[in-house]
Amino acid sequence: MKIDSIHAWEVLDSRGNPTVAVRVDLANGISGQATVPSGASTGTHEAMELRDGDVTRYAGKGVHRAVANVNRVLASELQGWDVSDQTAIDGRMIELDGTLNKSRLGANAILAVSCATARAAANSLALPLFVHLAGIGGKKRVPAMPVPMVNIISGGLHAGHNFEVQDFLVIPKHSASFSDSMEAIVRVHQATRSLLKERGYVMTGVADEGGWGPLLETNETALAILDEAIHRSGAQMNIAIDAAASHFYRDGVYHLTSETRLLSSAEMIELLASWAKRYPVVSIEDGLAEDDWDGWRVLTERLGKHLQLVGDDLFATDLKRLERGVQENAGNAVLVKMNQIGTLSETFAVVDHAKKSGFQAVISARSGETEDDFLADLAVGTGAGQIKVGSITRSERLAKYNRLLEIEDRCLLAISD
Ligand code: 2PG
Ligand code: MG
Repeated sequence: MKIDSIHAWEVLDSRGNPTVAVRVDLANGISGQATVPSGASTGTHEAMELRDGDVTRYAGKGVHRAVANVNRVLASELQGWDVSDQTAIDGRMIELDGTLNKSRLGANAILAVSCATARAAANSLALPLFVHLAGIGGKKRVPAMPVPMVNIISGGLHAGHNFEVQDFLVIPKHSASFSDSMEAIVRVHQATRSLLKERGYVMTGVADEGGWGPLLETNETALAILDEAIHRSGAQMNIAIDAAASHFYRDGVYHLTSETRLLSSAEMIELLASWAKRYPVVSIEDGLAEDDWDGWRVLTERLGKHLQLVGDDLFATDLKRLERGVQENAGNAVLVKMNQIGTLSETFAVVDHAKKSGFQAVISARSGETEDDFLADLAVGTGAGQIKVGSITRSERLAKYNRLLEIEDRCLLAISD
């Protein structure tokens, strides 16, 4: 089915920042829409989000230039193209942009078109989005429900730097079903709130991803509280950490400012190892900074046999950086964020390469999201196995969880092993 027209406009994300929305209309009258998310703890190797820089609007964060690039450049170029040929459409947009980091047209402009194209194609074929996505690039991926990795306590850039580690999350130990997992996770979330209140901690409201953002004396306190909350709730949960360490790494040193400590790479690894020894930690994301490759190799050697070590800023959903990680034994899992790379096809290339290389893949939202639930179908369609969307409050998060609950209910899909 042919693309008839493409239209973009500016909307707002969950932090009240502008982002790009796109609708693709097909010649048969069917259409598809998508909006793109935006990060706060962005890595330096990510594709570029094009912002206007006009300080009279949204403090320079407007996206009129990205919107114009869709309406003036991409729309006319892609008119008449076969909407189901995602590879060709993404390839043409990459070619038209012509830069390594999508800085000419903007990764936000390109990704919005890429995702709206997939939605329009799925709608036109009357297929659930995840079924269409599973076949992108001519592949036959096996759709599966993901295991949720859910934020409970936030620090770092998502919670006013109360302490440095960005996310303390839970992962169900036994994933009987997605819906049972969510029920148990909500219990942990509530138990954490009760504990924080009982201990007299100052609650600073919910953080950017809907987790609790308390003022705690140390990073480890968050681990201890989460561990206790898990026991109190009776839920069968393990713990995951996203240290987002690039954001407290300066001049070769990790700055735990809240604890008035400076750690070398080796000391940071020891700290993570000691946490993993004393708490039920099964996954550590960005335990070290995005270019600390030597440190990542040591970390993987030391902890990689027993723990999932996820590269977020390290790999930036970039196939070349992931290939380097696989070759150099740096990390053993990749965080997958579509807007770090800017097209659906390149996102799939990363997930497919991870699977082929024995790496795990975690499909992830950004801290700035919209009500778009595309990510839920992406997690199921890639068969990636895990999803990280934030906490269980704030509707931009719930949109994804609720879509996953719908998919599980309607399609009777099981969680992958
Ligand atoms: C991360 C993400 C999502 P941001 O670091 O994994 O939690 O945060 O979107 O701010 O980069
Ligand atoms: Mg991260």
